[in-house]
Amino acid sequence: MISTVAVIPCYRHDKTLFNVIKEVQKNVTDVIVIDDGNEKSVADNINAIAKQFSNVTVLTNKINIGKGGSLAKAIHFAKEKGYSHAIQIDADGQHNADDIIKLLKLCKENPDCVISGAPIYSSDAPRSRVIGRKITNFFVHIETLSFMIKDAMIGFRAYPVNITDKIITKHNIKSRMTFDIEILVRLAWAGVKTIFFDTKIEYPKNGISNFKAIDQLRISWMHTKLCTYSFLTLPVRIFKNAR
Ligand SMILES: Nc1nc2c(ncn2[C@@H]2O[C@H](COP(=O)(O)OP(=O)(O)OP(=O)(O)O)[C@@H](O)[C@H]2O)c(=O)[nH]1
Ligand SMILES: [Mg+2]
Repeated sequence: MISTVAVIPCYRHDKTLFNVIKEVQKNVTDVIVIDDGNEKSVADNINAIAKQFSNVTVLTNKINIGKGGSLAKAIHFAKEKGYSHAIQIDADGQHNADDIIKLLKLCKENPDCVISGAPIYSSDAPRSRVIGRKITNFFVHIETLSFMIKDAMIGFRAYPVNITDKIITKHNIKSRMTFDIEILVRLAWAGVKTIFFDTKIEYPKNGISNFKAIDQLRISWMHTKLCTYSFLTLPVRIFKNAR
């Protein structure tokens, strides 16, 4: 038996949040929204939206700590509350919440694995983001010495809560937009498999993106660290796997 809670990090995405919660709750009743140091009017909207539903908890950060820190906090909260799985989905409506049905099926069949969307882009997806993902996925294949991780950037996944919280705490993974990548690589190193399902990603007109050029730099720096760590710890991991 699995017990699930949806976690939705929200920064400046109050306009799309209502619909995302509505769609999510068709399949997952309990929801955590992280209001991450939003300006007052956005925070007020988030709280007003949450009140229109049952079973929605808002965790508030007084200042903006970023997507990674917010997700780390929500996953820890989910663990304290006794949920077995946290289902991460974006607040901007880019993910197809109907695919939670596919995700839950895989989750029930593979409760010890991460279940992740493998993105199918519409033609209006920005080229820079599509290429950036390909580069990241290339480095992730080197870091994990495998092709298991088809996509390391999508924020539509189910995490087994206990092991994920343990790895976050052990490696202090609270970085901003690099969280999605680093957690998947470190879970793979810890022996946790990721299973993928295909899912469409929308880029709605007038959509708000918090992804900035500096995030690309942060991602490059993170790959430098992970590749170095991967190289240095390779003998230990080969030995462990052999045992
Ligand atoms: N809590 C928190 N959430 C954030 C922050 N930045 C982004 N998010 C959330 O993280 C999710 C993804 O953010 P987006 O800005 O859409 O970034 P993205 O999807 O990687 O980039 P695009 O493909 O350009 O949309 C959304 O749910 C945001 O509200 C942040 O600083 N704090
Ligand atoms: Mg987005």
